[in-house]
Formats: sequence, structure tokens, C-alpha cells
Amino acid sequence: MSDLVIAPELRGALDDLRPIVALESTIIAHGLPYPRNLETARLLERTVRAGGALPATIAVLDGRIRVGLDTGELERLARDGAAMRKLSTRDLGFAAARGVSGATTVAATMAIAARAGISVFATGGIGGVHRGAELSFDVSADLAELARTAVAVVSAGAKAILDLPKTLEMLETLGVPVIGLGTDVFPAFWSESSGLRLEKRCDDPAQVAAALAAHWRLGGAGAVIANPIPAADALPRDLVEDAIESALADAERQGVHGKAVTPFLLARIEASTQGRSVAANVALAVNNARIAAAIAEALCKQKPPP
Ligand code: PSU
Ligand code: MN
Repeated sequence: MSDLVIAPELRGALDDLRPIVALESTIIAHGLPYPRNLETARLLERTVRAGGALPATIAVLDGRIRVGLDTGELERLARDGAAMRKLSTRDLGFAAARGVSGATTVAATMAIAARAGISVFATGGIGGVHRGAELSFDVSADLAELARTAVAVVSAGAKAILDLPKTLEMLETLGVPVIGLGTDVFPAFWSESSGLRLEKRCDDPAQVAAALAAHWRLGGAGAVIANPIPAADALPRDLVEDAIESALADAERQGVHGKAVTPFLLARIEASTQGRSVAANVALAVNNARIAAAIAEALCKQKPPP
């Protein structure tokens, strides 16, 4: 616990078991361009507050693992952008020991949130099994973290650049429940539906909280709350698919691999959709922050186990 620097306003909230929503920083530093990323980071925090919870944006600054950033720290994260390291769970110890600064992925943010005592986390879309993973073995560490860490991740599914059927298969293998929020299908990030059916559905935050509380009482770890992008903000599936195909071809030609793949693809798709993908990404992330606040609040109202 001593390795974490918890923002003052969050310390009291943690002690009093008030609702808190963790927010990641990779989407800010690597997922969106400046200054759109700073505006988005602030908008996400405001959305969580408006929903009655406290935001805890997580990042590593000069080796300090920060839970809750102040205005200057958020600004630094957004301004340094791609110059910030992208830190996954395995990078945290090294970063802390060596004074490194970096943005945390879904996996690393979950790991830190759990240590801080925060159980609800909002992001855009989780990482998963990349297309062509049967050859590249590129599977996001987000899935491994979901398998072991008891945090609920509110997302618009997995990023559509991924192989969504294989991502769902892996989540099943790893024992991670995927709960559709008001939907029977897995969302496709920028679009409302991937066409892939889900078994579990909840229709409001209280139902989600009850399912999560029971999941954790029974020793479960991570859970994905799949919350589709609002219809008004969604992009047509075929437009997105074309953009993804050409981005993947560019990545292949340029030999992009490892953790550079996801930011590269997102930037290419932004260019080929004239920024529409970024607008949709912001809209879905805000929608997730709103729902996450409601789930965090509902979890606080859950009766303790008998
Ligand atoms: N969702 C977004 N934009 C992002 C990401 C998610 O809308 O940039 C980030 C998350 O931090 C996620 C990471 O954990 O991409 C996955 O990267 P990889 O595929 O290298 O594991
Ligand atoms: Mn990867």
C-alpha cells in the first residue's frame, strides 16, 4: 500500500466506503490526441462526479504510483502524450524502482485500483485477442488481469480492431463474466453490436451491483460490464471495418508490433474516418464513466454478505 500515493480527497472516501470510479491513463496519453485528450480526461472526471462518485485517474509519475491526479498532473499526462511510457501490470515494479513516468493500461489500472480498494473502473474498450493472434500470439494483458483481479471494468466491449469472437472465447476460458448492460450482444466499441450473443444481461446498475457482489462473494475476480455506445454517437459497422482493414494492412507493412500496435491502429483509424472514430471514442468513454458511477454507488448500497 505504501507504494501508492492516494489523493487526499480519495483517502477519506476509501475509509468511509463512498463510491469511487477508477479511470485509466493510456486512453489519455496514447489513445487520443492533445488537447482533445486533456478535455476528455476532465470530462470523464466531471461525469463521474456528476454521477455521485469520486474519480480516481491512475498513472505513474516519476516512479510514484498515483491514484487520483491533480490538475497539473492530469495536464502533464495529456501534454506528454505518446512520450509517456505505456505501462502494463508487469511494468509497474520496474517503473516504481527506477522513477519512470507512464500511463497505465486497463490491466495496470485494474491492478492498482484493486490494491487501493477501488472495485469499479471505467474505460473505453478493453484490450483482447488481436486479429492474427494465432500467428503473433498478441493477446492483451488486460485479459490476464481480468482473470485474477476483482475489479469490474465498464467498457463498450473490446476494441473493434481486435478479433472479438476470440476475445470472448478467452474471457470464457479465464472465468471472466461478460454482462451486457441493456443488451444481449457484445458491443463493438465504435458500433453498438458485434452480432455476438452474450449470455448475461442486466438492465440497470442495481442489477449489475447485485451480480458483482455475488461474483466476488464466490471468489470471482474481474468482470466486464459491456455497455454499448449510445446510438446517436455510433459509427456504422462497415465504415469502421474498412478503416480497420486498411489500418491493419499499414501496421503489417510497417512492421508495427507489441504494445505499439493498439495506439498505431487507433491513430490510423482516426485519420481515415476524419476524426469520427475519436468523437465516438470520447462519447462511449463518457457513457461508461456515467454508468460506472451508478454501479459504484449501487455497490456501496449492497447489503454486506450474510
Ligand atoms: N481503450 C481506448 N483507447 C485506448 C485503450 C483502451 O479507447 O488507448 C488502451 C487501454 O489502456 C488498453 C490498451 O489497456 O489500450 C490495450 O493495449 P494492448 O492491446 O497493447 O494490451
Ligand atoms: Mn499486445
